[in-house]
Amino acid sequence: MDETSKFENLSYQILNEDYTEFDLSFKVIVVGNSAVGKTCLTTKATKNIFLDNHQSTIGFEFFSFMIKIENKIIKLQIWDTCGQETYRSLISNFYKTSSLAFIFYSITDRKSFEDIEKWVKELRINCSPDIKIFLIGNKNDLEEYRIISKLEGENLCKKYGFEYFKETSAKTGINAKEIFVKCAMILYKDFLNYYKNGRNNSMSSKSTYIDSKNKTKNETSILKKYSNGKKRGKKNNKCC
Ligand SMILES: Nc1nc2c(ncn2[C@@H]2O[C@H](COP(=O)(O)OP(=O)(O)O)[C@@H](O)[C@H]2O)c(=O)[nH]1
Ligand SMILES: [Mg+2]
Repeated sequence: MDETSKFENLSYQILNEDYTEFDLSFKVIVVGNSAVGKTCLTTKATKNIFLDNHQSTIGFEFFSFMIKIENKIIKLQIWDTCGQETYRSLISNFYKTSSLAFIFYSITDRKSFEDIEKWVKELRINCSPDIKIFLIGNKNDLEEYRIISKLEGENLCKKYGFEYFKETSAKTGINAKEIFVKCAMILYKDFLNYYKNGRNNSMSSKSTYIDSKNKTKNETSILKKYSNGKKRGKKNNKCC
């Protein structure tokens, strides 16, 4: 996307994943049963590649989604996990510091849909209590193999009070970038609200916004930065 687009009245521009400068960074975690397409969808969104016959992730993979919203550059640090016990303690650290979680299922796999309950429990136990959750029904290009209707997905989203539901396809790319744009928008708005309203509002995982030197910022320095309109150097302004 090389033009500035609009989303919920905010202008945004998706940047290359190797863009190095940013104002804010949020951690997000991707969970769900094996083979539902977590890695493929994240790869499609961040690198524009579809991995056919992709092998299961070992442990976890890390991706960056870079986006400029209004005049702020935001980095989503995406932790794409697998369910292996060996990596449990490492992954539990990602859980604790994540602002938002994506729970994936495949629209062609009933078990992956039923297991969402298990993933919700896992998140409730390990994450910040105010974590936001997106429900993602992937592989929606495989219409002839569809087992979970879109309505079932929507209803489950309502039942659990998740923030957002979308069907996606890593193969066609449908809604691949959109779910990360939506994620960045929500976290950015949440961040602005938190500071504008004098900390009366709750904000997901307050410890997870960091500056471009990867140091956790305190409130005073963030406010200072926001009030002095400091400019960043642009190293790579290409868009996807
Ligand atoms: N048709 C189709 N296949 C997909 C899609 N996403 C993933 N796959 C395939 O599903 C398999 C598992 O994908 P992967 O991303 O490794 O699943 P993960 O274990 O959840 O990370 C791979 O063979 C992918 O090529 C999709 O949206 N559509
Ligand atoms: Mg994977």
